Amino acid sequence: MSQPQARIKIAIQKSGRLTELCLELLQQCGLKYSRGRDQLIGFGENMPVDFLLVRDDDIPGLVRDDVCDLGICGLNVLEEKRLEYQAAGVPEPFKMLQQLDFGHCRLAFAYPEGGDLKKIAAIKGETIATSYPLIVADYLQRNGLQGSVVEFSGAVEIAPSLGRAELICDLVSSGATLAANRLIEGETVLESVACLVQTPVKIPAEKTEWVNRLVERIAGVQQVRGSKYIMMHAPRSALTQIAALLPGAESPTVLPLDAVDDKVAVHVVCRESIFWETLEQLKAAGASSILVLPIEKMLA
Ligand code: PRT
Ligand code: ZN
Repeated sequence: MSQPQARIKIAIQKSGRLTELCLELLQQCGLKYSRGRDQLIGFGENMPVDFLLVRDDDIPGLVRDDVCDLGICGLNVLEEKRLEYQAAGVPEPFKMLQQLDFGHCRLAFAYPEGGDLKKIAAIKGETIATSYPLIVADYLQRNGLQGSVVEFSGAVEIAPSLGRAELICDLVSSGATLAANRLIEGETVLESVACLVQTPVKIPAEKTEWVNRLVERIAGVQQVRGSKYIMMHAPRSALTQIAALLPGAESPTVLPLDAVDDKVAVHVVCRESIFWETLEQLKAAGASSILVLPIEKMLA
């Protein structure tokens, strides 16, 4: 009798900023899924991959405890949990596999407009409101600063106007929330982004093939986003100049053109966006018939 196939579990955020982006990433990896009636599990239909939809704060624990093989959440959440585990004597709660290209934000101090405190170096025991008490305490300690950290689980930005803190340390992306609360952004404590993590527990042999496949596909999707395939005709003599103009290009493929000696066809994958200015510079260098094409899939 054949063994039932081992299924991989990946933890993603149930409802929040990362949810749609994670589901889109899994779809781009080729996963087709159906959702359970309680909406807490997505069952992979064409791969032995299921996902658990949970609060982002629970993702590091599920990965650390090997309930899930993989997880995606913000570096801010991972770092806070890592410090919590470290204090409990667990040195490596998860393996960091890859930073992803979404969920960008920064954890930064912010000071009330017109207040006396304007930079963290001048802090003398003032109270800092934050949802990331361990990261902030660690920052203060590493920089030899004295502050009292008070944990807020939400609405951190209103703590100063409530008289609960002199400053805050919170996630910022556009800065609109700080501005609306008359707070001025200061020093960044952590640059954050969504990350793919793996359990520290050894993946059993029957799962490794699909874990590796999924991780490789996620890496492939990440590489493709923002990458372009560029084709052009160019004078042979301008090849070095043209290669220097293309950002993040790997060694180009150079092909002869029928019945033309001094010109060649150049094909190249560029790992960064191509702007009109670059195309104009390529043209000025002698390139013609320049085509920029999107790439659908890439396997390194
Ligand atoms: O319910 P659950 O616990 O799962 O969700 P959550 O409310 O804890 O998290 P959620 O959905 O708000 O964010 C998930 C992750 O997205 C975070 O852990 C970060 O890694 C990432 N992220 C990216 C952000 C932001 N940008 C962000 N701007 N998380 C929160 N914010 C908040 C910030 O706290 C502040 O209130 O947005 C506000 C500031 O935004 P701006 O644009 O006004 O600066
Ligand atoms: Zn959360």
